[in-house]
Amino acid sequence: MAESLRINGERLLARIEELASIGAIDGGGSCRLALTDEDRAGRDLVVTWMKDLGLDVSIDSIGNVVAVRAGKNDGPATMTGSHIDTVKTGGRYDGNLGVLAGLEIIESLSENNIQTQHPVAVAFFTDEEGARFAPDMLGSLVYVGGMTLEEALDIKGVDGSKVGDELDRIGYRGTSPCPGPSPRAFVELHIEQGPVLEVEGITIGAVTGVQGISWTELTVTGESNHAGTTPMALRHDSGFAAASISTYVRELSIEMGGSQVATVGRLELNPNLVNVVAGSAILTVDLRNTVEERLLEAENKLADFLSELGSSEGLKIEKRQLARFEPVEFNQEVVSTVENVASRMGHSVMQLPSGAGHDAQMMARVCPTGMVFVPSHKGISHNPQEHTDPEDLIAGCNVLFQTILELDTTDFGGAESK
Ligand code: HGY
Ligand code: MN
Ligand code: MN
Repeated sequence: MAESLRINGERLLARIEELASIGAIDGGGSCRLALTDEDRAGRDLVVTWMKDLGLDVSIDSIGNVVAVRAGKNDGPATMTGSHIDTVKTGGRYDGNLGVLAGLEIIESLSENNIQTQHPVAVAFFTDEEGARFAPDMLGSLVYVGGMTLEEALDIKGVDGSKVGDELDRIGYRGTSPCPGPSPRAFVELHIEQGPVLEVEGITIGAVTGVQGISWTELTVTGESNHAGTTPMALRHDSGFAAASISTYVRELSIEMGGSQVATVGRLELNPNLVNVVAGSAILTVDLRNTVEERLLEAENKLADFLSELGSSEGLKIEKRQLARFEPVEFNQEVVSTVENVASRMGHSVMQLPSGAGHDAQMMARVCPTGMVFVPSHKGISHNPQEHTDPEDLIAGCNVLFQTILELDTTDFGGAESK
């Protein structure tokens, strides 16, 4: 009976649409930067849905929200979830799909009067994107004890605001303690945000792990000067330096090959005027690789380039690490369960690593963890054009559903009762 259970696809799609309408932007996406009024509105809507389902909803000290449906036994839950904060040019599926799929699965369990052995939980974590407050995956990092609450509350955002103040302002600094209780297993549904599944014509991704991430903020200080009168040899041009760094990291990635990727995503020149040699520049470098040694190599090569650039151009270049997470391998039993469930349901499935960071990357520190991917059209994400076909959204949610049911009776060792 349980194997034939399926979700209510229309209800899932309707909730995705409703949540997407909060912070809606042109092109069909959403802007709900972490801890903004739009994020609060999104949180309020999802918490209302959680309470309407009669779940036990808790909010912790960094604003993570966990909703639990009781099982036959007490104890650690089989948890799913993701995030509902977005980047400024967000799509409607990044993060949101994983949270609303968890909600839909719980509602389907109740509709079918299914009692699971263990509690089932759905969570949304604070500030997964890291676009306003770095690092990314901030809420789940604190949840698993990877950063102290005090340190997290003290983080200053790109707009000068502080995490703790903004949490208070939107009324989501909860009382549940951090680190939070470790679930017995965690599995997250997410769009791939890359081109692989679509190119391969595959519906489901059984995600093997997440690549390493290195975010650095660079402050370049030169000398603002007249753009017309200053001889080229006398310029200390921060604008030139920023452009050189952006070009360098691209060339470095192409030269290194493999999974190495890099970009300069944020760049502010000062005074940012047509006829003034830029006196200073603030920019960010995002480096990623599936192999830790290669990511370190990229970081070291960038460091050498920066010191050479600083001395040849007479610039001061200061670095601030915004995020640094090593690559993570997911639990093989969870990965195989996703793969077997997908095949049994008749879906094409393949194993692949994740290029994007996810809350699962943090949860893997404390429990057996895995992810389910569904295709992203043309691999586009962090863009309102982000799209996944409705049948793939529903397929992914049903694979997550059956995976959760299978994990419910999986003995991960330890003192678990059957
Ligand atoms: O940056 C990331 O990979 C994620 O979207 N936070
Ligand atoms: Mn995401
Ligand atoms: Mn994202």
